[in-house]
Amino acid sequence: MSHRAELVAPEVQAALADGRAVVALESTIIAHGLPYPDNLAVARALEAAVRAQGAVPATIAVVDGVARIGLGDADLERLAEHGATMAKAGAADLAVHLASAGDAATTVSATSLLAARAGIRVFATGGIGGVHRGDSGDVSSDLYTLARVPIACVSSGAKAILDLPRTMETLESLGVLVIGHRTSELPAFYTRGSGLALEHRVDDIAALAAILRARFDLLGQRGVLVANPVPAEAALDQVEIDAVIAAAVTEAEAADVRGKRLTPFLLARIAEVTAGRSVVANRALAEDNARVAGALAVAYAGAHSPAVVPSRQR
Ligand code: PSU
Ligand code: MN
Repeated sequence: MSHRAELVAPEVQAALADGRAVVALESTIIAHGLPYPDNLAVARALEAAVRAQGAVPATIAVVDGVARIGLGDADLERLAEHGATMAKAGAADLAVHLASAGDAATTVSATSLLAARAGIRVFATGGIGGVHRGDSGDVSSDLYTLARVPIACVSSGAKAILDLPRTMETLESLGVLVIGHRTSELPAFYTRGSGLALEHRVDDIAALAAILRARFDLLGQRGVLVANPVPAEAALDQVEIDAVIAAAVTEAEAADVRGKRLTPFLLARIAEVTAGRSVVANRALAEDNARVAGALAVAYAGAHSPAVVPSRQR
């Protein structure tokens, strides 16, 4: 018998078959982005936030060499407890993990690819990867995968540990549509604004769903980044967090931390220095992104494609 490389959870499969709302969630934020046991609480809270909007959550990870689209609670526990020792898979790495019997947490890039293949068009995370600071040339494959895959990623911008102006330029070059949700600025993950102006803004979820229908169905285009700022009451102080980030980046350089270890190292160091306040903010923003993604998936499921409704007035 051949190895089963992909498994869509029955609840997710049923929702997709009926055209009902589904939201993909990633597993690297759980495995490598947050400390145990907060990460388990966050994994569950993200699923609950999606459900509260009437959508079905599909947390994605590679478990025993199978790409799982939709995890059970025991899987979430395993991911949260053993995540730090688990592989971190980007889209490029997936084939290696599927051909083995191993486990891997999926990043925004791997999750986007697997979700879109399953027919999921809405995805929530904390903050996408991007162009790292300095001149190492480290650019997350998240950006390139979003450019190639038809999915809307609801995210609080790119993580503030990055070079945000360069990240924005790269998204633009790649043709990723960046839309602010109730903001005219790129959010900076732990804080609501980066000073980088966004060309597009929507204040209404139905309008956003219509944009996705035009983007995916009418134009056959790919990734959208929905930039949703951290809730005001959960935002960290910008001057303080900027200093903490700068110090963490310097430490990573001194310790020669590079590649896949860099982002988890920086997030863990920031959590230590802020005595966990960064984790509280990260949870709040990720939960709000899951809530917005849930509402967006519901609106998207109910929105008709302009291409297939010829009588619709435009
Ligand atoms: N959002 C968070 N925390 C995280 C991530 C996103 O709030 O840890 C993860 C995502 O999986 C994203 C990854 O793809 O960080 C970026 O890693 P890298 O910079 O190595 O590409
Ligand atoms: Mn990288």
